[in-house]
Formats: sequence, C-alpha cells, structure tokens
Amino acid sequence: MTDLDAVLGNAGPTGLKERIAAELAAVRERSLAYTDADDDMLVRQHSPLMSPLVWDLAHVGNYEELWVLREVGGIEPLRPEIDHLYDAFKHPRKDRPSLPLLGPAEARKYISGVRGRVLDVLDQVDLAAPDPLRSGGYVFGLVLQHEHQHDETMLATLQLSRRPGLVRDGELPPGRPAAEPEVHIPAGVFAMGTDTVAWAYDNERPAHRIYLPGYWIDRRPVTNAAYLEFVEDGGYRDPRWWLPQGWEWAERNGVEAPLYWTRDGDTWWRVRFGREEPVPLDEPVQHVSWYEADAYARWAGKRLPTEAEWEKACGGRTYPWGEADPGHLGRWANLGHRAARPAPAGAFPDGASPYGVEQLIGDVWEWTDSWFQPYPGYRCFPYEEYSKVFFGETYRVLRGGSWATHPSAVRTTFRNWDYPIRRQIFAGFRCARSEE
Ligand code: AVJ
Ligand code: FE
Repeated sequence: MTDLDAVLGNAGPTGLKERIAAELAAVRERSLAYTDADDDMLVRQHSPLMSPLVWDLAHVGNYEELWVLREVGGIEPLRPEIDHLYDAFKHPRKDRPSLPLLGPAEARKYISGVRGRVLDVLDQVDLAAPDPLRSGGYVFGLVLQHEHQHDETMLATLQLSRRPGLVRDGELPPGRPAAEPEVHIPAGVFAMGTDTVAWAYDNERPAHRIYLPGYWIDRRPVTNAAYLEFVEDGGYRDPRWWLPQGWEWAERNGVEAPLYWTRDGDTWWRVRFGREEPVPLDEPVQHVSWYEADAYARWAGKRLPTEAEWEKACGGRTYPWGEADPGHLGRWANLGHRAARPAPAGAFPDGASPYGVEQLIGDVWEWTDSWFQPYPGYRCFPYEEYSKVFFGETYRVLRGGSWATHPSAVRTTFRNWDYPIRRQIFAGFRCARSEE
C-alpha cells in the first residue's frame, strides 16, 4: 500500500478552498490505498455484514456527485442508471455483491470523473454565501467526512477478510503506568453538543445545557488485561452480568471472548489484518459488542457512561486538549491510521482533558449507555437518512473515534451509533459510576 503519512498531515494555514482541495486529495489517496488490491478481493463479499469494497468506492463518488455536483453545482446526473445501486437504503449490504455494480476499473474511472467536476465547482462556489450547504464549505465537509467514514468501514472489511499484507501498520508512543484509575467529575451544568463547529452534523446540534450529578469515569479505556480478568473469571458464563438480550445473543453465537481472539493453552492470541499475535495486555480492548461492554461494567461494579457523561469529561472543548486540530500526527491522539491498532493505555498524556481523562479521542470508539436520540431542538439538515431515520431505541451511541478515524471526522461532540451486537467495528469502552 502507499504511504499514508502524507495523507494524514494538516493542510496548513492556507485558505479554505485550498484546505478543502488538499483534504479531498488526501481522502481519495486513502480510499485508493485501501482498494489497491486484486479484483477478486474488491468484488468479493468478505462478510454479510459488509459491502464489497468496490461498492464503498463507487458509493463515495456517487454521494459526492449527488451533493456537490447536482445539489450545489446544478449539474445533470452523470450516470442516472447507477444511482439506485449506491443508495444505501435501496439494497441491504448482504445483497450488494449480486447487484450489477461497476467493476473496480469502472468504479475508479467514475469517481475520478466526478472528482474532476467537484474541483471545478469548488473553484466557482462562493463559500461565504448564506446558503447553509455553501457557507463555510459545509457540503465539502459533508463529503470529506463521508468518505473517511467509508474508509474506516473498508478497514473493518479488510480486517474481516483476514488477508495478510494489505493494511499498513506504524509506530505508536509507549504506554504509561496508571495514575489514579478513575477521575471524579463534579456535579454541575455543561453545554452538550455544538452550535459553532463549522462541519458538525445535524445530530450534534444544537448546544444545550445539561445538569449531571457528580460521577466517576475511568481515566483510560478498559485494557485487554482488565478485560481478560472478566474472561478468566467466567464472565461470559455468568448470566448475572448480562442483560437478557445480551446473554441470549452471546449464547446463540457462542461468544466467549472479543471478536478475533482465540485461546491457545494459557495464551490468548488475536488476528489483526491477517497477522496472528499475542493479545497485548496494555492496549484498550477492541472488537467487543455493546452487550459485552455492558456485562463487563456490571461485573466490575460499574456501568457504561451516558454520552452526556462521556462528553462532559472532555471539558467543553472541540478536542479534550483544546481547539488545536489533531491533524498533526503524534501529539494528542491515535487517529487517522497512523498505526493499525489502538495505542497502549497512557500513551497520550498531552491529549488529556482538563479533568485529566485520557484517550477520549482516537484508539477505540467508546460504547456509551445512551440510545441514539435527537437533542432537544434538533433540526434535520441536509437530509433525513444521515441521522433522523436512525433515532430511537435501536442503536447505541459510540464516541471519540478509533485509530482508524480520520482527524477531520471526529471531535468531542461527534456521535456515532451502531447495533448493540456489532463487534467488527473498532470499538471498546470505558466505565463510569455514580457518586455514592
Ligand atoms: C455514522 C458511521 C453510523 O457508516 O453507517 C455513511 C455513516 N452515513 N454513509 C455509517 C454514513 C452514510 C454511518 N455511521
Ligand atoms: Fe455512505
């Protein structure tokens, strides 16, 4: 694969249009790197949970066509006959391999044709126009974040494929011994969500005041070492720790450890992008479902934080460390696929929030106790199928991004969501507890 380091740096202190153009180039380089594989690898369905990689590739181009070319540029559809193939609501993932999708070469050609015209629109557009799609380059933020989200999805597919050699790894800072394992957050009001972050999604808005009683939250995500204690203590065999639906799910599927783990005698191994390695004890646990996270927390005498508790622990800034863009690699968080794994606990002291809570951003998405629901005063923009159709008591909220999440696609207000049974995403968790 190509070296992604150049892709992941800051665009620099240039104008907004230059920054957008640089970010568009970077995300496309990333998507092409993840699909730099033989055709069989790209058209095959590696899991019924996932699309073939070639679907994601053409879908990001089609999304860009819909929003930038048609909606803002007023350009006629380039290939109206293919739209339905890439509409995520028309065909479920498991059916996508049997659709007459564009092949890898055709898909690359299509998305690059779209991209050329997108750069023309960018050149012409007035980013100071009052229209909310144009203002501040919102529509470009929309397609950039969307493509990075699908890149992360492609990484989950590549991990499921278990094929070695396709995914780049890299260096991470060392862990640090644990300070006090929990941080106390005093009772009080804080502002949840945002009115001001330019490229925030509708589901992050509006900012609203929330009172929370005092609580304790883990300083760092739960590590493999801690999670192993739950496993070795028979946590998967004791229904006391599990919600009934979670217990039933684990029984039915024979779940007895995180996804990708196997036991060999006394040693636990994991497979990571086709490589087998002993489970590293100091890394945050990943590839656990919400049900497993919830069961662990109960076993530990704690609970999962609500998303309000998670966000308050960030200290009311765009990032826990302040307003500085995390684009520069290394200092604050493990984001943007600098390595293909979470960083060891304690690796980012400079990334701590004002409360001293660490690794809130990057490493692993963190399951919270909350359902994905609209904030009071929510207004749908620019379309219902991003957030609105998912609100309710079906999906649990995840926060903070993973090692695979690009810096442009995460912040302290960002909300992700998934089914409570999902484990192929790069998700872990931390625990919380109420004041006694
Ligand atoms: C926000 C990650 C849940 O991938 O399902 C991609 C993002 N929306 N294309 C997803 C999304 C449309 C979404 N998540
Ligand atoms: Fe999409």
